[in-house]
Order: sequence, then C-alpha cells, then structure tokens
Amino acid sequence: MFNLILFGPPGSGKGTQSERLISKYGLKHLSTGDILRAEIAAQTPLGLAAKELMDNGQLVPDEVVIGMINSALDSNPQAGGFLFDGFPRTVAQAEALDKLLAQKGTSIAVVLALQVDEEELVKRLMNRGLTSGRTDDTDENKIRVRFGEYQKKTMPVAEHYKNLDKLVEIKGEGDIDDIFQALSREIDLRNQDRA
Ligand code: B4P
Repeated sequence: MFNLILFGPPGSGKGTQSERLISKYGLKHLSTGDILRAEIAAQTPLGLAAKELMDNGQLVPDEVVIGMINSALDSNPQAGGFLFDGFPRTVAQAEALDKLLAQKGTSIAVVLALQVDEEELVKRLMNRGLTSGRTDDTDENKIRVRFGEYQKKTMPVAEHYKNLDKLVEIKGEGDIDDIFQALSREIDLRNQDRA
C-alpha cells in the first residue's frame, strides 16, 4: 500500500494536483474539504456546524475530521493506497492518522508540500470564488484568517513529518503540468512498482 499526503496552504493546488495524481497512480482520494462540502450540501447537522467555521476561515474540530477519515479508511478496505488532501491540518490530526494507518499495518510514504507565495494564493482563491460558488473564497479578510490558521496550526504538521524524514518541498507556482511532473518524480522515486 502506498499512502501520500499532499500538503500546502489554502489554494496551493492540492485539489487540482490530487485529481491528476489519483488517476495516474490509482490511489483513493480522501479530501476532508470535499467530504465537509458534501455534508454541507446534504444539510446534515455536521455540515451545518462545519459551514459556519469554514465560512469564517477557521478549522473544523479535530475529532470531527479524524472521525470522517477513520470511517473513510474503513469503507475502502480494497484500496491500494490513499492520497490525503487537506488532511492532516493539525499535529493532533497527524498523530491520529499515523496511529490509524499503523493499526492497518501501513504508514505514510511521503508528504509532498506545495510552496506558493501568499499574494499568489489570495489571487487564486479570489479568482476561484468568482465561479466556484465556494462561500469561503469570496472575502479577502476571511482568506487571510485561513492563512493565519495555516501558519499557527498546520505548519507544525510539516515539522512533524520533517522529523520523520518524510517531507519533500515542491514549488507550487508555474505551469500545472510542470508541477504535476515534479510531484510524479518524487512519487516514482519511492514507489518503483507504480512508475
Ligand atoms: P480545502 O477544501 O482543503 O481547500 P483549499 O485548501 O482551499 O484549496 P486547495 O489547496 O485544494 O486548492 P485548489 O487546488 O482548489 O479546505 C477548505 C476548508 O475546509 C478549510 O478552510 C477548513 O475550514 C475546512 N477543512 C478541510 N480539511 C480540514 C481539516 N483536516 N481540519 C479542519 N478543517 C478542515 O486550487 C485553488 C485555485 O488555484 C483553483 O482555482 C485552481 O484552479 C488554481 N490553481 C491551482 N494550481 C494552480 C497553478 N499552478 N497556477 C495557477 N492557478 C492554480
């Protein structure tokens, strides 16, 4: 089983690159953002509580997202590997994920961290907000709150995986195909069977 985390700030291209990577490598895509947006669309109690936090640029509580990932792992026993997109976003989530995978006799192979300048991120998110209908992408102040949450709560996740020698930084600016090639090279280095 080959499991990877696509890591990076809001708007760094995690969703964009995940779509391509899952189709190339046959991985199961687990995006906590997508799962939360599906809960919002279905107007579940979880979705309604999450919507307010997401619209304000804040993270959803750890126990909620860890529970979602736990059931997603259990519902996909046949998966050859998982691509985690937007998860983990706190050290508590990272520790929980490491434990859940260890219980299944597997682990994270690599964490690919997309690096993008903050002003470029604001531009991308505001631009996406024009067409996506995503209410968390329309207000620049709320977008800046998301960056604050990222710096404070999510950056330590990079340190967690750096200490485990699993973190690889990739330039996330420029042509989408070039970034995809750079990500693929790092995966192929660690995953010779799928190259
Ligand atoms: P997410 O759904 O994870 O989304 P994101 O971080 O905003 O965007 P992503 O990095 O996927 O960007 P994309 O490819 O779309 O999170 C949303 C919210 O959900 C969070 O703020 C939080 O509230 C909540 N949440 C989710 N997971 C959580 C967790 N684990 N714990 C707690 N809360 C959680 O790219 C963005 C735009 O850039 C697109 O328009 C794209 O077309 C464009 N783009 C991509 N690559 C480009 C490139 N190379 N050049 C130019 N534009 C590019």
